[in-house]
Amino acid sequence: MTIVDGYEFESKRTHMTRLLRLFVTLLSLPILVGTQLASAQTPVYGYEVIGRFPHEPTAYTQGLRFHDGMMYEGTGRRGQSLLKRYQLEDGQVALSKRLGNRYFGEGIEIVGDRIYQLTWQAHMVFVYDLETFEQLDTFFNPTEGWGLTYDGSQLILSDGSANLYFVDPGNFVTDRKIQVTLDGNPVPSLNELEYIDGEVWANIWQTDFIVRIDPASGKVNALVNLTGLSAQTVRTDPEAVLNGIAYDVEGDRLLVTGKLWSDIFQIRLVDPQ
Ligand SMILES: [Ca+2]
Repeated sequence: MTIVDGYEFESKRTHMTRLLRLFVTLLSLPILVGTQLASAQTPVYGYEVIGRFPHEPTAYTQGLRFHDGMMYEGTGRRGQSLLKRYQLEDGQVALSKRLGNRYFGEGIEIVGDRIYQLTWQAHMVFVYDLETFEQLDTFFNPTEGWGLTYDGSQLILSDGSANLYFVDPGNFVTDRKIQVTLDGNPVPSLNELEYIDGEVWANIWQTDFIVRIDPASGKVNALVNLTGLSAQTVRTDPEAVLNGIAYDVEGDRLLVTGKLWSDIFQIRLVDPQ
């Protein structure tokens, strides 16, 4: 990729590299996860759907966060990327901000009265006023931007690899990096993130699995197998994969969705067999 005046241009070579990486990921991940599951060293939770809410079917979900009774969502694709605040119950949009056409929006997270939004390959991080979405700040992110969450002191960022970066919200400098492992093997393609009760939960891109990560060691404490959930919503695009975890702390509601899905599901975990 070449950046000219902040614009993102993907060269043919970069595009081929991405396609190759996608192909390898598609081939290896189910095998990796399957092999790991067979070893049974890590508990695998199932799920039960206990609620369903509307999701804008054109929303290419890259960041999902529930805060103070409202849902916040960041979406991707150049020319369509948005930051939105809406009612969970009926999907009614309270506030929406469109990113410049050059940017591919990614993960979002709230720190105090500010909301952060990553871009995929532009190395830009936008910081807005949480109430008005007025842009307050920008930061440089040296990696790709995928998922973003917050542990109460540091932002935690994924970049599509097996790494998580612990970042100072004040200057976006990385303090610490960990590699996420499942039974000793790196787990690539970490995507949307959510910090829940001392663990980092992460979607694994192009799979139906969420991993629950110990943020100190990077070790995967448990898996959540959401196989079958995508079949319960309307999807019309091959890129409409599971992505988006939001935890409503006050209501103790676990909410998940996917890119271009027409539903947000409230789920309850089912204990490992
Ligand atoms: Ca999230």
